[in-house]
Amino acid sequence: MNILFHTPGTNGASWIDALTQALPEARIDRWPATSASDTDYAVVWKPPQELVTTLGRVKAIFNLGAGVDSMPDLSTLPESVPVVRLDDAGMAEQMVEYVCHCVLRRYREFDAYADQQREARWQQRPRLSKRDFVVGILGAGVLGTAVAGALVRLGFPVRAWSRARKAIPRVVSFAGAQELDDFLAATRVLVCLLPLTQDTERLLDGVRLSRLPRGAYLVNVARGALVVDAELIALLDNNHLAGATLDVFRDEPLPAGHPFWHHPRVVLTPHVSAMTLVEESVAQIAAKIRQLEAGLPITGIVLRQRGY
Ligand code: NDP
Ligand code: OXD
Repeated sequence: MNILFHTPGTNGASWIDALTQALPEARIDRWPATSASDTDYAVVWKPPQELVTTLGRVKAIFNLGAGVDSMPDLSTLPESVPVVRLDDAGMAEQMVEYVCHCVLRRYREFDAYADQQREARWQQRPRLSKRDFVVGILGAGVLGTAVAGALVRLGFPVRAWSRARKAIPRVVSFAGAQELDDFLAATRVLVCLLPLTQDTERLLDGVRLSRLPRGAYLVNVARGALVVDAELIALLDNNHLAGATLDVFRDEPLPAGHPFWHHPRVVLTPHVSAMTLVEESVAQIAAKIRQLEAGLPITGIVLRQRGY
């Protein structure tokens, strides 16, 4: 079995070692050192168009991420070739930690206490009611559902928005474009966990974000291009939004000089909310390759026309 590996990063060796251990029967080559034409399976992150175009009789392409928005045009590949994304693979636990931290920091007013400390001011603030602290999650997929469950266990009222209606215990489900305004209207902390697709790019523009109640807070851990940066900044500056935690950006690394870097109401991290873990990801991919080889179905296949 021939496996073609590609990542633009510098950590290729650890991936190839892990793949070699998990699939000792396979020959693993790195693109572009080898040709793509006799590849059985491709394991890739941000592959160039040229790689995808030259894949010949490939049986499946595994994307080293949950989001497939960085895949180039796949139209040269037959529809029958599955493109498979990572399905949790250790990311849900990290996303839960990150988002719960953001929500608790906001709810327990750590930023306000930090301001008070800077002024050497001792002042106990009244406890906020969790009942009023509704967390709204855009995207009720693998990661959104895990985050919703953790927030429910912490006692927050949680609502989630997706294309199809969901039945997640103690989470109010909103579905489709026609229910988005109602979803936003009572959301105190908005957590974005949507894939970036033609339908979701620039979804969070000034109009949509204005539907949130005054004083709402945004956490974007999905993709930067879901947000219209200048319109978010305008809503932070006019106090409609109290703040934002941003882990993802339209251009990464975030360019020097971008207003997010020094905005007093923005907390930012460099795309670390849920890292792709080598061991977990390779174990998942190897298990799926074995299932495909045995003619069994697998999860995580991207519906190309839907874009995720
Ligand atoms: P899933 O595919 O499991 O979930 C996507 C969810 O979004 C689904 O509930 C889907 O609805 C919903 N959705 C998609 N399009 C629409 C739409 N137009 N309207 C309403 N709902 C929509 O993805 P994951 O949970 O695994 O991952 C989500 C995203 O998180 C990834 O695509 C990636 O961009 C991002 N991510 C970021 C990371 C980071 O480190 N910052 C790490 C990992 C992922 P339905 O269920 O009805 O289909
Ligand atoms: C992903 C990511 O999509 O790392 O997995 O952002």
